[in-house]
Amino acid sequence: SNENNNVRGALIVLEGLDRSGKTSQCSRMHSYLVEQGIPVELWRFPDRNTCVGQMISSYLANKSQLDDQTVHLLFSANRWEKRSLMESKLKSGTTLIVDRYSYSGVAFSSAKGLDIEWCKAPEKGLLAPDLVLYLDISPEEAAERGGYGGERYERLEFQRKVSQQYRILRDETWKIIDACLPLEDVEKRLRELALDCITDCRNGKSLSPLL
Ligand code: NYM
Repeated sequence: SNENNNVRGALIVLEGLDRSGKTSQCSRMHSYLVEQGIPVELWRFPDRNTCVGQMISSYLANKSQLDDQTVHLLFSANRWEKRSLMESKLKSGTTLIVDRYSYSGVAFSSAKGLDIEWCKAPEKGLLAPDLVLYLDISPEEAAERGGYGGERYERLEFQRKVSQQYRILRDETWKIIDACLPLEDVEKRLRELALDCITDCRNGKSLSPLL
């Protein structure tokens, strides 16, 4: 059961460009941790199931128009509306594997030309990830993988800008994984990093806010 009075779960975020392999790796990591008997849930942002998420989804599908600031704040609100559930899950011992988080919010919006500090502001006070796993791939290689859907942002020229913004956001807490290695190698590396992080959290690493 997920009831556990002493240990908390880890907040593990996967980030990267579109087509970097995040979604497959998140689901592989989730299955692996379930097999290991670790209480874990797979989350993603945007969470398209909420009312805010539906507004975002229709914007991404080009079915609605919103200005850049508005959609930025909706993406942020979509994380805020899940914050308390996120905290209670973590405190009750459940590890969360999260496909995209605040870094996507800041990288994609600032790639459109919005001021990066303005973009970061509404993220302050959300829970800080214990681990950020960045699946590193060049925009060109990602585009060669094909399968860009028809959503907004899924164009090489724009992904180049997003990639530059991610570079600015990187800090020493990120783990950069070469996303062009064979899938199984990427998976193995991600597992090792995730298990270490889960151990640190069990051993008392504290939960903190994003600054
Ligand atoms: N995206 C995602 C943002 O622009 N801001 C955000 O805060 C988040 C979480 O939404 N191209 C963008 C990145 C993606 C798009 O994400 C949809 P996905 O992972 O393809 O569902």
